[in-house]
Amino acid sequence: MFSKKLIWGSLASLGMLFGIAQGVQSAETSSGKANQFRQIEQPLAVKIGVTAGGSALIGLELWWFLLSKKISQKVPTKQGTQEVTITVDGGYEPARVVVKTGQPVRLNFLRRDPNSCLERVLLPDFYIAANLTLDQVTPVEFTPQQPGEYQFSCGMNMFRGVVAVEK
Ligand SMILES: [Cu+2]
Repeated sequence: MFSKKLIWGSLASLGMLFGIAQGVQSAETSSGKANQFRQIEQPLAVKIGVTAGGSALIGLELWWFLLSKKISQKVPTKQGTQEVTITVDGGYEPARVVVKTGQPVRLNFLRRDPNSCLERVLLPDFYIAANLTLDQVTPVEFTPQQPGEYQFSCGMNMFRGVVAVEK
């Protein structure tokens, strides 16, 4: 009983939808021959556009959630210090940290990579050169006074990261 009612109900609403769609279409086609050409092409173009736009959005979202978090990280302030852990493993992760001007920054370098290439980290703009012990956190502290992009790198400048200082 119930399911029969449901089926009839949905069929009726489907029919109504169809009717509305056809009504719209016939109203459009009656408005001239020049329009008829567009009517065939436009829906396809719109469909392609919507599909392409949708996939692009999905891709962007995926990229944002999966990758951008690793690439760039906005550093939160805790008790007046902007503190973030940077994992050193075949490079720096995150390789870009975003901080604010005039507030102390503490970068906690956690070295996971035994490669001697990464045993030192340099922040020339802040006159810092630190030795990183393997499997240990080495804090590096400074207070950026001016907005800008400040590079940090390994001792040989092969691996690089950026401290982006915002106003
Ligand atoms: Cu190196």
